[in-house]
Amino acid sequence: MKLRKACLYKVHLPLVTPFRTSYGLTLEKSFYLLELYDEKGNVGYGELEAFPLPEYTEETLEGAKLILTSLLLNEAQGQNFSAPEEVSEYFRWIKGNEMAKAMFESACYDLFAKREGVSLAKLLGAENDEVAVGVSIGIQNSEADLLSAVADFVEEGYSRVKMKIKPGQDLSYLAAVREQFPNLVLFADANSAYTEAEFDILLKMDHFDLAMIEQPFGTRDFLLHAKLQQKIRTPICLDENIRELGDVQQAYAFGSCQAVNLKMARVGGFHEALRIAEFCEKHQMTVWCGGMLEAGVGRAHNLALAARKEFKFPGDISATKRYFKEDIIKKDFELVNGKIHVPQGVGIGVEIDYKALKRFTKSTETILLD
Ligand code: OSB
Ligand code: MG
Repeated sequence: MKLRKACLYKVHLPLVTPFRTSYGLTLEKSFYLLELYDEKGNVGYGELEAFPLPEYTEETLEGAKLILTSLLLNEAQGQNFSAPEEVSEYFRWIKGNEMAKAMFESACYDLFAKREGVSLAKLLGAENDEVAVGVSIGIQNSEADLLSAVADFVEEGYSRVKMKIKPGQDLSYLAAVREQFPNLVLFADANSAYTEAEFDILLKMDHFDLAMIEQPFGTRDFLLHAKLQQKIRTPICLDENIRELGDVQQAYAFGSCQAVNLKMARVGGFHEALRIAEFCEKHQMTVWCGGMLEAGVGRAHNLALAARKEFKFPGDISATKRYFKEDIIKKDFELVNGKIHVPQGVGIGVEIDYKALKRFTKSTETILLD
């Protein structure tokens, strides 16, 4: 496969409700949409998931965009890829920059699927045509607000709820939800907000019968996570720590976690994500599909991956309307009995709504690759 042209759209989609994590408040989803053209006129799509500020990982939206335009696209010029796995191998020498690489690599996967006339899910080896999903609820101003948000999502049919926590907005919030919803599959995501000084607070979370505790400590804290995991029966799930298969192997060897929140964008693309999913399955670690407040293209990518058999725990892949009033694809993803249908058309299986895309696009850029 030879690449001929890349088009980049800078898109801003307002969120229906602001989303608060321990890092801060997000009001809109800002991203770059990549259109990648091959020599046969196929178009593959990638979504850049890096956030404007380097809070979640080191990458930033503009920095990652620069890596794409000044490095990845230059390197790919004149290259002839014969299989999708070759793309990430070709860029393996480039350290970090996972989300920039993932945007490019995922667009190539979409192209390969389209060239073969199969769905992306099929190309990825996925067998399920629908996936069970859950919802991620941002930090709320009060326990009452949290309870009403949980009630709304449960009512809509989400089969499990993840709530964001940080020191000061944790134990009482968890207790309130657990009391009101004794049978709910519930867990907490701290986004690295805790230190060893708060160890005792985390130990107390073991009493709420949580499905897991996600990323309590810092991004490189394999040891501290292992110390906590030794003392609690609730599984620890790592998110920010995991950038490549080696991180999962290390976490497994240290006993730092029993579950992995797998985001294709955070590990540099589908190829690495598949290696991680296979490792987790082999070593009885729970692996599930995380989210980055994705717009339509990223959501389609996630669904294709989460349709693989290793993904047994519901992912952070909610219906489109949980985040957006309007998206840039023609058909919204809908929740049916707690599940979302996996697109079966060729490639990502969703159509871009170019009218909507134009309305939400601030700037565009075209780069010729031949
Ligand atoms: O930690 O999983 C996370 C959103 C932004 C940054 C980090 C995270 C999240 C979410 C939302 O939890 C998941 C989603 O619904 O897309
Ligand atoms: Mg997380």
